Amino acid sequence: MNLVGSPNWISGVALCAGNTAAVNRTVYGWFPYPDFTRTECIVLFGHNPKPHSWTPEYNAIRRAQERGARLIVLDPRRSENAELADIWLPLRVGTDAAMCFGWLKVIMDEGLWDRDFVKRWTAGFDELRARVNEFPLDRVAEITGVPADRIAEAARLYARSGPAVIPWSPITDQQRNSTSAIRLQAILRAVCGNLDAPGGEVLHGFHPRIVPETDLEMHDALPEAQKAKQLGSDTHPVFTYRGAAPLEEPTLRVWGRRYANLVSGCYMATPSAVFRAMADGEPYPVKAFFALGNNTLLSFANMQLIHRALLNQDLLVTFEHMKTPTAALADYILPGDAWTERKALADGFGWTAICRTSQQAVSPPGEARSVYDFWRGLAVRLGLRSHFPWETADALLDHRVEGLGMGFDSFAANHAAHTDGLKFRKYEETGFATPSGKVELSSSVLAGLGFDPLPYWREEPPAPPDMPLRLFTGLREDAFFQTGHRHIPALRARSPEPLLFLHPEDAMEAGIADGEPAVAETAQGKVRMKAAVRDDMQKGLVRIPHGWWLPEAGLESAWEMADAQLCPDDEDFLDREQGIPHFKGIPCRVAPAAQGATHSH
Ligand SMILES: Nc1nc2c(c(=O)[nH]1)N[C@H]1C(S)=C(S)[C@@H](COP(=O)(O)OP(=O)(O)OC[C@H]3O[C@@H](n4cnc5c(=O)[nH]c(N)nc54)[C@H](O)[C@@H]3O)O[C@H]1N2
Ligand SMILES: Nc1nc2c(c(=O)[nH]1)N[C@H]1C(S)=C(S)[C@@H](COP(=O)(O)OP(=O)(O)OC[C@H]3O[C@@H](n4cnc5c(=O)[nH]c(N)nc54)[C@H](O)[C@@H]3O)O[C@H]1N2
Ligand SMILES: [Mo]
Repeated sequence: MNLVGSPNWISGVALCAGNTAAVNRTVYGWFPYPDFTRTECIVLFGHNPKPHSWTPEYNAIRRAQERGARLIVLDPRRSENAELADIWLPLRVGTDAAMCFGWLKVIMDEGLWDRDFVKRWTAGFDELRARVNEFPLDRVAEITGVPADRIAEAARLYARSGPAVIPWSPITDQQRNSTSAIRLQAILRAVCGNLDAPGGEVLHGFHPRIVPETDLEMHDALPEAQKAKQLGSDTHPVFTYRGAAPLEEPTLRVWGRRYANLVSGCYMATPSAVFRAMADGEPYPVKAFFALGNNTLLSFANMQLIHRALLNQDLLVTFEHMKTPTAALADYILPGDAWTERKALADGFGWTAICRTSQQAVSPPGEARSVYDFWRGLAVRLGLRSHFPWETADALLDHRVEGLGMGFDSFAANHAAHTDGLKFRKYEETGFATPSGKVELSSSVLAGLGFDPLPYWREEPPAPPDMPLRLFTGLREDAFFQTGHRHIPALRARSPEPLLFLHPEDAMEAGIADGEPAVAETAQGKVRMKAAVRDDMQKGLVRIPHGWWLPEAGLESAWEMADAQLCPDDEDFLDREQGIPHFKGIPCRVAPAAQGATHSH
């Protein structure tokens, strides 16, 4: 895309870690990774690792707890991790940023911050402190629904435990106040002295001897004039080229490269803006769309808009395993290979300096090809062969590990994971990769883009009076990954259909019985699924699982049960700086569904 001149690459990582990485860079120049092995305290903002979800992280947390580390869980629902926590804060859905202000208020009022680090290495502490003072605990208790003394207890535990970690969470990636929530988490790490410290959170940088994906992406090749046309960068710039431009020089200074595409999320167009251009031709038309291992129709907000956008293309190609609802709309479905069928080198999505390897177990069946073959084949036909000197994906892997003095196969045979000795507190030699070289508690990058340089809290706009409940989408199913795998009988047997979760009192008020079909409706759309009445739910909260469709019924079934049609993407429901949608607390109502009747759009 950089070689043909298109800046309009989008990805699911706009809602999942890619955007966290981009926002973290504005604060201290990289996205840190927790040192679970030495930490004394773990804070989970919703994020709920389980034996069948984030298994390595689940194991790391349990091992840390066994050696005495404390666990704080913030979750409106009594989740698996909430049950295992030292402190569980059942906050109102979507109020994580306000909760962070409460923690900072306690930390500042009680002098629990790391004075030496703050003095030497941060910029904007006094301005931040003035903002934090706008959040006395009774205000935070009012917004979050959690009593002030519980908030204070959790803040003290975080600040006093010794090194503490706030692992990445997709939950704060998907809120109206997402940029502020992510920045406040970053600020908590910094002011409590947890940054780049043993048992804290480490700024990895690049693996010194392995070619990172960022280099292969050729961001230099895309002319500035094309970067300027990146959709959404005028209104919601944080993870676009425009948003990351002020970090180019600092990134070169500290990390040795101008571009650092952490979690592939730092140079994206804004998805909603791209779908609008595709559907309506504004501000300019987009006429061809390639979906590579992405079930686009179901994987962003406003499925109705995405549907129009996809139908309005002259060319729609999917690179897939399955005839997904997205593929069902495509002109071509190209068969992609699978992870067991290819070799792989993974650096935590560009996030870490730990490189993991994976070997090929079986050959791809039929015409299935690697995505590298697809891109290179296209490039050769476009006259761009010289930029793809590696004839095969394997040759490219050999090139990436050349610096280690061996080919990929021998590297993978000897190393499941490889790192060149991570160091702590590297900033003492290099400073941070921000324009000031410090941790920017008040952000020069955001100020330059015309935003509030300090984190802030944006209230929910007035909800329609007939929408008294709040729903969240996104909860993961043990049996499936995201929108996939419903075609596998053994997995479907564990989880045959989607369930709409709600609290017993809300069910009673709406006249919904456990196990009976129900409808959840927002201003954007509605879904129909079986009700699951559970007392682990908060009163007033509805939980809709992500990504359901039935492969045996195809696209039509997505219009009955896919969560993306419930999620609006108008400005009230978009984070200002990133333009990502609010999935955590959408006003809704629920009702029993007429038996047998199915919903159609
Ligand atoms: N088996 C399996 N594993 C997976 C996946 C899968 O599809 N299947 N998907 C993978 C992917 S891509 C991701 S992103 C992760 C996601 O996995 P997690 O990070 O665990 O996210 P969720 O399961 O969506 O929700 C976690 C918790 O957030 C709580 N929550 C909801 N709204 C809020 C809120 O506003 N604030 C707070 N503090 N908490 C809230 C929910 O009650 C829930 O308990 O899982 C990964 N692992
Ligand atoms: N409405 C809504 N939108 C969301 C979310 C939500 O909760 N609600 N969650 C967000 C999150 S956290 C994430 S991570 C994203 C994920 O969004 P997506 O990237 O769309 O993830 P999947 O739904 O897993 O779809 C991946 C597709 O790739 C195919 N596939 C799998 N492996 C391969 C492969 O090796 N090669 C090829 N060629 N294809 C493959 C699968 O068949 C599947 O159809 O969605 C985000 N969007
Ligand atoms: Mo995700």
